[in-house]
Amino acid sequence: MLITPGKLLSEINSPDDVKKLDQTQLVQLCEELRQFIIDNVSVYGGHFGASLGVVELTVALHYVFNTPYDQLVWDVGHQAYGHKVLTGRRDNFHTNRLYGGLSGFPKRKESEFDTFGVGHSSTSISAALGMAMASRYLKIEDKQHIAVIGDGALTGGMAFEGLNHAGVSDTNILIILNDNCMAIDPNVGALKDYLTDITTSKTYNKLKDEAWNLLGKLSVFGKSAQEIVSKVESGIKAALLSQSNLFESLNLRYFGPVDGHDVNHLVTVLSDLRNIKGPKILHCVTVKGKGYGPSEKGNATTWHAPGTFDKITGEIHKKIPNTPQAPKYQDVFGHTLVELAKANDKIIGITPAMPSGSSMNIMMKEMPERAIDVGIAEQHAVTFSAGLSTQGLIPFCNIYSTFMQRAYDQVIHDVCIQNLPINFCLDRAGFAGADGPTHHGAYDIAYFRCLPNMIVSAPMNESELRNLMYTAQLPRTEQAFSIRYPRGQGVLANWRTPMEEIKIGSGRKLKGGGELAILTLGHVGNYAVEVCQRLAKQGIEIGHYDMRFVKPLDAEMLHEIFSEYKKIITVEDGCVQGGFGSAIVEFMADNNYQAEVKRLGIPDRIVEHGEQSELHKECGFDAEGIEKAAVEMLESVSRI
Ligand SMILES: Cc1ncc(C[n+]2csc(CCOP(=O)(O)OP(=O)(O)O)c2C)c(N)n1
Repeated sequence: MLITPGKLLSEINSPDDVKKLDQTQLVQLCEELRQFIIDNVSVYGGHFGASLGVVELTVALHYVFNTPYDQLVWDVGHQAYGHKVLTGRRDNFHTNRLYGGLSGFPKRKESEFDTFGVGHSSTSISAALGMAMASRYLKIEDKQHIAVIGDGALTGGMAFEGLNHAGVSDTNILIILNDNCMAIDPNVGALKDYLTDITTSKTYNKLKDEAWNLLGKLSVFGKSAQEIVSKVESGIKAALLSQSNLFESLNLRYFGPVDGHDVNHLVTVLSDLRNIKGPKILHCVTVKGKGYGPSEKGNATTWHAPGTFDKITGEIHKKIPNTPQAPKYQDVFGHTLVELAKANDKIIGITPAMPSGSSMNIMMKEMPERAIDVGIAEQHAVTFSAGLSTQGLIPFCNIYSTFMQRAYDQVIHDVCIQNLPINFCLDRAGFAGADGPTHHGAYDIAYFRCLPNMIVSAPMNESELRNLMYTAQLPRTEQAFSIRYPRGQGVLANWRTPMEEIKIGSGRKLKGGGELAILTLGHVGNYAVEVCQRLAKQGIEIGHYDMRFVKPLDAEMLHEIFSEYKKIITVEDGCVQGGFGSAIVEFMADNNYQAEVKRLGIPDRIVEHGEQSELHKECGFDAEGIEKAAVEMLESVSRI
């Protein structure tokens, strides 16, 4: 279904068309853009509140700056829907996040206006600074480089690394801080308090007003802006001695706070800032979900990515689950952690800015002193957990597989080398779905199984997740324990099973017989169960083993398997290079077995976005794909 844009928006095919508008029309364009986003997301789903919050900023940026010559970098990119619509993708926007459709994030190969591919947070300052440095090196003086970063993304360490560098860079970079006090959940930490202080401080705002009065003259003075700015700055600096400004201390010119919903004021301010050379930051205060009643006044976390909804009533449509009643893995994690923590007072939960996404919020609500949100700071989350562990506590550090990539050195240097008994729960392992390649949890099996002092496991269902978590919290003096599970539902309606210890490194034989065995790791084992049933109906028996651990492997079970079978299929929702299947092949080689092994999993290429089931199918490891591979292998004459 094509969504009809408003009258002005229907004429906007590129930012050049935005520039053709009279400034007095921008308010209406904002209204139409906002409505278009509401209309689309209510029908097709996707991120919502963040894009509504930057409608005015988006319009003002494309009105003032010469994009794509001027480089505009969005941090995370979940807020860039308005940008996509204004930059030639309006008529395709209904395919946003769908298989084969537009990406939900800026992506270089999708548009020249998407200057930098994003999805993970806190990269925009570094990327824009790199671009700005390149321009300086190439002696291009008129190009602007703009990073738009949220207050949540600013809590990520990399953003500070970028600020630290930008402050001494003498480049033409403008950092726009989009401050709405929210990450996905309410933003946390001292920086958030600081930003609130600076936004509400009377002294500061008095100063700021004086500064803006002076700055207001910039537009009139045009190129002599520099002079006025230095006057403003000396005034501010003197006064700031009594109230320091974090950004000014880092040698960035700080402007604001300004109302991020006043498009005309934004146009004036941005036009002025365009004439001021050097690294600078504009602090915009916005409201997440702005302009749509339910999201503006309701729960911003719910409206971050609400799924489809009735735009008139604001009622969010309930998803019809594949397996009735089976809970999401994340909820099993959340409830089980509370259950375990009630019985074991050493357990602490840690999440880097994903309380709702990981369901750590269940523990935060029930045991607020035992669960900690550290902000978008995966590296810190890991080393902080390591610190807790040295004092005898039992951290359950829950990080999405894709975001754990950020903390790899911390896992090696702070956890594995010191052999600390930390527990990592890797949510969204495997294909993430509509978020696409920046969010697929494709690599964790490969990147964890090569680390000494690391146990790597994956449950096939909710009951196994509970048992693995139970096992992980039993007294242990060494070795990190990682448990990976996918986005979405498990398979058991009756999931609150009594918990029992699983022997570390033990697999489960689900079915024997036949000439071929399927070895699976994790939830994808359920596809193999289906395949065994389908083939049994055709009178074909095959074996199926749920290995549970990729490290340590169940050597005893593998000796049995390789003695019995000469045809083996491995299945994993992870990269085939270096993953679970590779571990099985290594075992085979190390023990001088010979068998035909077909490894199914995520191939060595970037897999785009789509439903998880669509991507499993594309990569040949849904039930049909596994069945096809099994039949082909069974029909082929064994070369062994
Ligand atoms: C490294 C990393 N960790 C976690 C996330 C998940 N995530 C996506 S958006 C978001 C909140 C971003 O907050 P902010 O930058 O303030 O933008 P807002 O949504 O408030 O506009 C988080 C935590 C991510 N994208 N990248």
